[in-house]
Amino acid sequence: MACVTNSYYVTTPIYYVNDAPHIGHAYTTITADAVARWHRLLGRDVRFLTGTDEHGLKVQRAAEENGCTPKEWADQTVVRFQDAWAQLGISNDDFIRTSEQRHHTAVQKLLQACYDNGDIDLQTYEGLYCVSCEAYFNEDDLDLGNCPIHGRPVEHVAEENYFFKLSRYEQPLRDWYETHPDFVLPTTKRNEALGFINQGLRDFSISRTSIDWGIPLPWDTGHVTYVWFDALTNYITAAGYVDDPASFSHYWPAIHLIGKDILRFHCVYWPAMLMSAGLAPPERVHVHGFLLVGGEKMSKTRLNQIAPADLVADFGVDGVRHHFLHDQIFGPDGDFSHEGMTARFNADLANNLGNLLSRVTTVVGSKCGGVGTAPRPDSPLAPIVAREYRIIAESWERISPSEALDATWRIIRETNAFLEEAEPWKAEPGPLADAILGDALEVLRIVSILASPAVPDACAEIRRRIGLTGDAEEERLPESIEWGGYPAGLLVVKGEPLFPRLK
Ligand code: ME8
Repeated sequence: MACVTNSYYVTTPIYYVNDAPHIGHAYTTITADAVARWHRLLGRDVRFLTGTDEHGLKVQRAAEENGCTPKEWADQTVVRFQDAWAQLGISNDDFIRTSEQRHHTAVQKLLQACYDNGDIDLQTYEGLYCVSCEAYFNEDDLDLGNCPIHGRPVEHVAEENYFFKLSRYEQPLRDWYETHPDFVLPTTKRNEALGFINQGLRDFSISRTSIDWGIPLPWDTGHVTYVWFDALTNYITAAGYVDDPASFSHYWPAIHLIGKDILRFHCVYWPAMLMSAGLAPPERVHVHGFLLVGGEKMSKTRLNQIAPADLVADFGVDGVRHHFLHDQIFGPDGDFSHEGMTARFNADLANNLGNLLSRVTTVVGSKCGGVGTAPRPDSPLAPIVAREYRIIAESWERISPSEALDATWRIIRETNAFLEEAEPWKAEPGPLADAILGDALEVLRIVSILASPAVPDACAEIRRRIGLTGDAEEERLPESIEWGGYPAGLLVVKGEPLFPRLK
């Protein structure tokens, strides 16, 4: 087993099953997948979790509208998420559903720990509730009387609820932020979370009596657990909180990737809940912006949702993954458009990567009889790879896929420029042509490893065409990209264009 510090536990939010997967969900999931793949290349013991959030009023209502029980509804919808992730090559190690027994037990254990610590008590509550957020709002948070996030009317709710004493955690949270300056990234989002804490924290209700689709409180089974308390717990359920202490101490705390809409829950409520139960807060929370379509957030009501499968039909799996990772900078909001996606596909995949592979395999065919040659130890491309690798590694580490891919594509572009200058297609067969092509084959080998977190299928195909056996996933960084690893004598084949240009 790997040593404790070598573990890397990365999560996505668990998605509500009232909705079908759209490209916003795909964006977070693809990013987490690429990050998980990168850390596996580094030899870390990675655990990558995604899943579905299945309890609460929102799901109960969706089920009612569709004439089935909430569990039947969740069983139908979860498959859509699982199929979408399988189609996009998502390499999650586990998929958690909050309706599972293992989660039920974990939520009750966490509740009991907070209760035993004196952090939960019964209060009467009246408030304004947004069912889409599954959250209460104050009058002054509203946007012309509507939910500020969903733009829909809030509902007046009066209930006797159990409350979590969040107010007790104001100072411990401030102290945590102070001693962990990178707890929430980017810094703008850290400031937002701190600003929320500094406004003063109010206790929040963690139970409902108005619905029964949820997990009963262990000490008062007339109440079901508030869906957010339930959902956040998924991250520790899947790490083995209840039944696998060795796994739990190995993997916990996690790195969470989330959209900006759920910052308050992950950066304020969740660390406080964990502190109350005597558990460590998450390692880090990485917050990204929204993908906007025509300048607006996607939503069912606006009918502007785009299904990942529709894009895969036009751009292929790698085309979709590459666009989200390279074009949509992790942090700010980003506008999604087919035009932008097509431009990125043609520039990076068809013109640069596809073209490099096609040139090299063609010329190895005509000048070297289709047998690969070795790179030169003093190739001018070697320092370029070394320089960019440092940027690539550092960028993946801080979850900046766009910068990691900028650097990866600089290697590809500079290799194309090197070939245009050296013109091996005009050279006589012989040592010079062999050397130039050996250098370019070595870059293809290295790129097949460095680009594999983003475009795994293309990288597998590149390796096959240049005669390598074994998947990129089996390679280990940084050793595997030391210059000179491509051996002479492998069979090199020219195939169909890897990424035919799109109109
Ligand atoms: O909030 N752009 O689930 P959810 C980018 N169940 N990302 C987007 C997006 C967009 N337009 N729309 C959604 C929930 N997302 C809770 C989470 S976690 C313990 C419980 C992504 O189905 C983004 O990651 O509404 C956002 O945080 C998440 O989907 C919300 O998914």
